Amino acid sequence: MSNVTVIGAQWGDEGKGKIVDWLASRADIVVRFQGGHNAGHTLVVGNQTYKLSLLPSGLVRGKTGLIGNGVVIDPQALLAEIERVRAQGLDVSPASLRIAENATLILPVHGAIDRARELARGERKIGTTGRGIGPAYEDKVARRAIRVCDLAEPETLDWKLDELLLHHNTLLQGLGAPPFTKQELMDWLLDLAPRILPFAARVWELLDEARRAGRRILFEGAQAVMLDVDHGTYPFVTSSNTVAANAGTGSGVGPAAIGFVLGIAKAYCTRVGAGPFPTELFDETGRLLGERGHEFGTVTGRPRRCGWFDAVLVRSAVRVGGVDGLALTKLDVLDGLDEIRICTGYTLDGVTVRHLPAAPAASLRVQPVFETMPGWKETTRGARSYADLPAQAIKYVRRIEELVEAPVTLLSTSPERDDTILVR
Ligand code: 2SA
Ligand code: MG
Repeated sequence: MSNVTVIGAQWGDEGKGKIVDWLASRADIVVRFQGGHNAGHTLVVGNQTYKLSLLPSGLVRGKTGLIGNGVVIDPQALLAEIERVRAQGLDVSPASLRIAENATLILPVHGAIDRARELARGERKIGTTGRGIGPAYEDKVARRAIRVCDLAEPETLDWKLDELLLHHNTLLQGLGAPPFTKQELMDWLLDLAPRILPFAARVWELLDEARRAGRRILFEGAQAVMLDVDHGTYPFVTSSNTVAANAGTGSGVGPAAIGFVLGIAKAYCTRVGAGPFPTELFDETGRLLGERGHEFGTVTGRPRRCGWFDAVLVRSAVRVGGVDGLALTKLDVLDGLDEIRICTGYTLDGVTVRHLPAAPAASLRVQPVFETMPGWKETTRGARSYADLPAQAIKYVRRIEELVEAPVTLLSTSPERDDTILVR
């Protein structure tokens, strides 16, 4: 196996954690390249369930985990997560986990701004995870971020905090939220520094050395293409690039290292947070999908919105995300349905369109065009070979391949890592 990059092909929660875990057994190094602890990856291994947010999923497989420069790191959340998985018996130490010295830190002030801004937006809120992801990325681009390497230089923290608070306290005041003092943030950072710095490394260099030594690298995306800050349903997106191309920028390797791009898609569709969702169901079937699929946010516990598979959306994700093959997950959630619908196109004010409009009002106005297929009565849960699947389920998978113009290379039939079918 060459290098593989895994990205979400819908709005997140496609089951990337499980697929990354499955692929990690065939890789040497697993790398996160964007997002932060807004991600939520659930891994079921035997009778243990791991809920990871910031840690690369490969750690569960005993692989080296790297957190790239493109990730925004809340140091307190990172340490808490390390403690949590250590209590479950995982080995997480600077021998198994390295974090990029040039990665941006999330500070308490970022979470405060994230939440205060969402509150101020009222009806128009984005539905962020409230973890400070957006404000931290804003600081990075605005060149005032505090980075992992700064933790070793109190004198740098000193002037950076001045600059940061000049900006943020003004903003917090405008939002009617309490300001932060420089001293409280300095104390917070200096307290965490000695526990974070041992993990700091030149991740770009580790990756280059690994590449030269022929080691196999797995890039683990978080969120999904439709939440990409450029290509997603802006402004209802996260603040990073979630497409495969960012695996290079977000970890410090060239584009050739990205390898095979595996897009993960659910056999239906969900979204947590606000924004357009053309195939959303508000009826009994929608509730059934949510119930059977346990569709609640891993990080925030929010119920996810559920709907039919949207082939228009996934086809766009395949094209813009650079997807070579798809992993289709949660097929078993559709077991027993009389009929299943797939969205094959939209109409916008009576005119047929083949993609979701970029303009927000138009994107909310599109009407899905559905194709209906008969369902299957048998269970697909736990199937481990293509031959075990009901004929109608195979037809459904084939139809998805045709519509999204990409092959389904993996099928996942339960949260268990062994319940995975390698199609081709
Ligand atoms: P943010 O916090 O700034 O990244 O939020 C912006 C939008 O991105 C969405 N978003 C997500 N969507 C699905 N899953 C995510 N991770 C968690 C999970 C979410 C949870 O795996 O379940 O627990 O609620 C994730 N992270 C960000 C978010 O809903 C906003 O629409
Ligand atoms: Mg998730």
